[in-house]
Amino acid sequence: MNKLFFLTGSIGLLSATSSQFIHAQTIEKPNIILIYADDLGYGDVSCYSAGTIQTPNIDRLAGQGLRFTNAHCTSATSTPSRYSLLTGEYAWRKKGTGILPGDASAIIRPGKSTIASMLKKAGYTTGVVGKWHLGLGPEGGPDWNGEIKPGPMDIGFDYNFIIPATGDRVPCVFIENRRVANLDPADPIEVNYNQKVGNWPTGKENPELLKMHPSHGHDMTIVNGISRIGYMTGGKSALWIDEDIADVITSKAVKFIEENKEKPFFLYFATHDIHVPRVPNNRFAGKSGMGPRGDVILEFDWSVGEIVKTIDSLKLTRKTIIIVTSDNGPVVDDGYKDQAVEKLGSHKPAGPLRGGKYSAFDGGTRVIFIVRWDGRIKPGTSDALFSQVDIMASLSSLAGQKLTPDAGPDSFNYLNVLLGRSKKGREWLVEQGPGNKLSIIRDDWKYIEPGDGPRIQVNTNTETGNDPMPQLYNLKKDLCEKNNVASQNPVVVKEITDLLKEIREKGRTRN
Ligand code: NG6
Ligand code: CA
Repeated sequence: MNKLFFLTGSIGLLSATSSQFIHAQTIEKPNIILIYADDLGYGDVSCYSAGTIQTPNIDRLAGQGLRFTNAHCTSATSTPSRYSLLTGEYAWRKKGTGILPGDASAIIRPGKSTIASMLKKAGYTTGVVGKWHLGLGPEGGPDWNGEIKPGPMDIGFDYNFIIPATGDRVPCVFIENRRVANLDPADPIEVNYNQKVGNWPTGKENPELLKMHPSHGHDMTIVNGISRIGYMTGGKSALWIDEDIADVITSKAVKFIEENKEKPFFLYFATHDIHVPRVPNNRFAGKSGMGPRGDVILEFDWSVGEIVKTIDSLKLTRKTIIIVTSDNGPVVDDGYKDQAVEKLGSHKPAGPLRGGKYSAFDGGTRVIFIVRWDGRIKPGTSDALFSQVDIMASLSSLAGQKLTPDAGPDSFNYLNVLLGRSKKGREWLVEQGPGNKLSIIRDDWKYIEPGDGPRIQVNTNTETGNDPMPQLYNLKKDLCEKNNVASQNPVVVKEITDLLKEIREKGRTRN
């Protein structure tokens, strides 16, 4: 029965008032796999830059599909990018969507439409495996020893196997559906982000116990020889082993695919790689010549390869659309002494772009974006302007599931761009840099709001893009955002600031 009306033709010529010419053509509803890397830079994979690292699996996928050069996440950090990705709403519209601690309550509340709830309505079986970082549980945070609710299952996911926040934040345990996996009830978990709980050593008190030392922050409870952000105790049988995280979550993702191969499924596979702490499995340790940061890029590439291999060997190649992208740009020193700086050599994590994670410059938000759908997407590259906030509306079109008026308030249907049938992408998009400071890309222009704050984030050595003056760059001539031409182009600045004001004040952009 898995049939739907497939939309072709011109979609979204004007982002806010898109007209759609629909040619109905019946095809099978494809499986959808969204692979979301963490902190992977535009220049970190070999099909985007002739750098030091080789990523054969990602390159092969790009060769079989469409490689976007002008695709963007919505924010230069994880939580807001993930919020926008799943809800189709810019995160800066909602308070409390900055980088969350590991004991935060759920920020996407039951009742809010997500890609998962929309696809579930369309008949998909939905799963999330990997990094969550969108909070769990009610106000006050989750009950780690009981039922964890609300969580992914309350916003549309049938299945979840997740890292609650990040690899560097406690608790260092996986959650499967509503419970901490492998928890011994006789050894309950306690988590605190303000003060020490229990008597486990911390990086601050017992640095001699560490196998990886912090460079900044990350000096609280030691788990598996690595000190983290936050304090925890208990739950020994449930603790993850960092060296095995990629193996564990990849095998859960593969299992989800195998178990659901008969009917359409949606898998959101959000890897821990290449976030800190960068602890590669032995198979990858030392293999990149660039230290752990390079090694976990190889590990990420392996994970992508395993997913693709599973799809291809189950003969689902033509029935499955696979997207690979990242939540934000790259950072070299993100808080551990892992030789990333020393061994970087000539590798450029952000490729030709300026800035990186935490930055208003494009290195923070222009990301790799690859889509493969054998038989439906013609291999090639696309320079169309594309935003991850549009994945929701585009997939709803693909699944033949109309978005309700309240769903995806900033998400537009660019299915034709996603599938390479149109090169006419967005006319503009909004990006969130440090804090709530916004940037807009409109046509060739990039405008960055004036803002206080340091120009360089000292610990990570990132150029933040903060400037008390408005910044305007012509990305076509100046991709590296070096030449601020705001004062020479007052009309453009006025048009863009007016547009930004309207986008902010209207509370939504999709009509
Ligand atoms: C920062 C952490 C950094 C990383 C980041 C979140 C410190 C000093 N730095 O606060 O290591 O965890 O938060 O990264 O604690 S993200 O990709 O999940 O947004
Ligand atoms: Ca991230």
